[in-house]
Amino acid sequence: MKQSHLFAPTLREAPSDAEAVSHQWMLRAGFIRQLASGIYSYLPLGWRVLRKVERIIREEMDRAGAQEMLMPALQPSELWKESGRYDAYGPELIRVNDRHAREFALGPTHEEVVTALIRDEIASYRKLPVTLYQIQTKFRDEKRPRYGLLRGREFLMKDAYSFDASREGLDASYWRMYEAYRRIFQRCGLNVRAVEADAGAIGGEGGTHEFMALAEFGEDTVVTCSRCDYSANLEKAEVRASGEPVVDTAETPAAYPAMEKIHTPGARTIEQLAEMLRIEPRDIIKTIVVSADGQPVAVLIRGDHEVNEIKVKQQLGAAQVEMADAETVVRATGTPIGFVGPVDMGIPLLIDQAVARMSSGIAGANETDFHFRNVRPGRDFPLQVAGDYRQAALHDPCPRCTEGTLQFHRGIEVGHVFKLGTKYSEKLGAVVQNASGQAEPVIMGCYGIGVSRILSAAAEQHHDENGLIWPMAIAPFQVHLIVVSVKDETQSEFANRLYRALADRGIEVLMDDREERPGVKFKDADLFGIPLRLVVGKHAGEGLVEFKERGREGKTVLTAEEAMDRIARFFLFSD
Ligand code: 9G3
Repeated sequence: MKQSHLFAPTLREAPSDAEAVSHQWMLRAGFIRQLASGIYSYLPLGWRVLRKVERIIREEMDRAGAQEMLMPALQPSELWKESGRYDAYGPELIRVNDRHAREFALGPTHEEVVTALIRDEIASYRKLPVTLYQIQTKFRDEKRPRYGLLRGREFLMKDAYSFDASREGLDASYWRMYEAYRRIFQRCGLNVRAVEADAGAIGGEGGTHEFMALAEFGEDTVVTCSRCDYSANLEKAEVRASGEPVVDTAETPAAYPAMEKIHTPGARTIEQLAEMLRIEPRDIIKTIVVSADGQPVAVLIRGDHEVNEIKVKQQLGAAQVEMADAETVVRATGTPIGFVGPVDMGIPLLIDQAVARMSSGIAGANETDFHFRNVRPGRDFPLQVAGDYRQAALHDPCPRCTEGTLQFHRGIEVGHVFKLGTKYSEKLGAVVQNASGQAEPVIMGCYGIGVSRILSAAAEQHHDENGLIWPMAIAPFQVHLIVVSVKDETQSEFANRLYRALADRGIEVLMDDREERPGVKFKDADLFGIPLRLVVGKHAGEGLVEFKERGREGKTVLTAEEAMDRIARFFLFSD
């Protein structure tokens, strides 16, 4: 294509509200433009990248035996009432009414729609397994859309759904999708880690992995081991219990002095308490009150650790767990936050295993401005539900191997695969006759890729201080052919010859034929991030052209033939 023809409005500066690097470059390079908060147009260059990502996804989904289809974005709210999710989602679920005042949801995902389809169309196990997928626009009214395409309110997702008659079948479908995901991200040039994850709101029967593109603007925290290949979303990362609980009922009272109340005026936080008593946070028993489906529960966490609400939620089997606010704490314990403690605590207690292993500690005395010292777990409060309720911390020992320690990374979730089990098929009555004639709910898996998010993840992972550097397989063009001065007949003639030679080989070339100063052309070329560059300049008379790879130092002066060979090498075994 001729750049004098291309619609790609570049910007000298990124708007101040663009924080993520990928967002800045994609705006400045004219790949996307915002229509409204979290809602974007893909301009021609952005759209070319998006279509290449889609092509890779389709090839790998088809290779994995999934069948592409397309479901509507408008979903009757009855389906969401049938699945019981209608009320589970508040303002995030966009609802509209049609001309007959019937309510519809703008689809944020399609479990209900696809399960209803299978319910109505498949009645025998002989017709299974089936895996269906679509690439389609999703709507989620995010509270805080940000970082451009990373967290949008209207975005492109590939969502697939597998239907099996047995758990073994689901396993096979799951791992086939898992492997297809690894190939997709690898072909897109993304550095991605598959991590154990929490099933979150989708529920299902366990078994879920997230695919995380490591990047500084990632909203998720990925935990990896320095030695083995253990990796997990921080929400899910396990903590290895070190040592044994200290409870020994035969202990002599003298061994551990009795509790004593101490006056700690105004010491509401761990830091203030540690400061006042000149002790370490690890010597403090932090009592956190959460509200689990509205019920107050106290969680004991060592002072230098953080509570993991997802783990608390899993243990309690609650649908909703959040930190109790100040008046809930007072109402539940009679004490203000900061002075709540586990001794004679009137609400259920969860004790993190690290607290169960403290020989003694400081804890709230359930009285304003007072704490207890020498509080002994198991003696002064029961250890009945000791478990793993804390967030894994940096350098914790790896829960899987014995030598490694945990490292933290920021990650962008670009894929998520789930074993759903029968959660939706039971709710919606998608059953099949099994071999012995009984009706059984089909066993499902669901598999998502953030297609538009991949653009941002790739831009986050591939850029430098001058602009984007697209991986060849998803680049908007493959070769950027720059004519230094189009007025110079020799240069233009030579450049056109190269342009035709490349196009004849099926190579996607963008020729900068604009009447612009060279500096402007090179700056724009750096912005666009097309991986290979040919510059036709003053050596055109000798039939020489300058070759350069975006993102690498150095240029080489070549004849036209050498340049063609050099470029052809990039496409021998590529996408
Ligand atoms: C909603 C809204 C937002 C949502 C959901 C439902 C996330 C919802 C989880 C999933 C699970 C999988 C198929 C593809 C892969 C992910 N946000 N999820 O279910 F109503 Cl407003 O979407 N779905």
